Amino acid sequence: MSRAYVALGSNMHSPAHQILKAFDELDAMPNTEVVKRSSLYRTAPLGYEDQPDFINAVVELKTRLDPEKLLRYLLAIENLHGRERPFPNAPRPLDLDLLLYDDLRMQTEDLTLPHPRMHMRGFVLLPLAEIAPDLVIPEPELANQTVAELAAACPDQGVTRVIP
Ligand code: PH2
Ligand code: MG
Ligand code: MG
Repeated sequence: MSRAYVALGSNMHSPAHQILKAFDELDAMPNTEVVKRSSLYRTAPLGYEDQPDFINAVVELKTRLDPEKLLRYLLAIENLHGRERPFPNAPRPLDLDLLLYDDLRMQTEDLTLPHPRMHMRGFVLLPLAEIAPDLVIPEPELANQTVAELAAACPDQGVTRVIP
């Protein structure tokens, strides 16, 4: 079994509903189980800012799917939610980003692990610190800092936990 972390994001068509539905769909992937899920977080858009706030969350998976297969399932679930890509960082009903897969480091046309921007994004670090505070991202430049340390050092990017 491998352990993977996936970031979820939505800012269209009832974002909280999209994320809760995706939790179940991730758990229903073959040979895969969601073992931890973070709270939902309301987050200000980063990058392209002229769009609604997001709901973001993170899950930990146990899986026997290899990274490329897992990625294909993630894209299929995004498509089930009506994902379109009119321009980079456009509003979306569902985005599923593979953050980490065991301690794997890899780069192909479709997939870079660890996710190259995860360590500077509050909307990833805060939910990840909730479910995996002691995790260390296998990236030498991050000098073995834990996710909790990276989250604490991250500038305020307008991320607040949604109390259900
Ligand atoms: N995703 C992006 C770019 N900016 N900002 C927030 N708050 N949440 C996201 O999920 C997000 C973003 C690219 O996928
Ligand atoms: Mg993304
Ligand atoms: Mg994506």
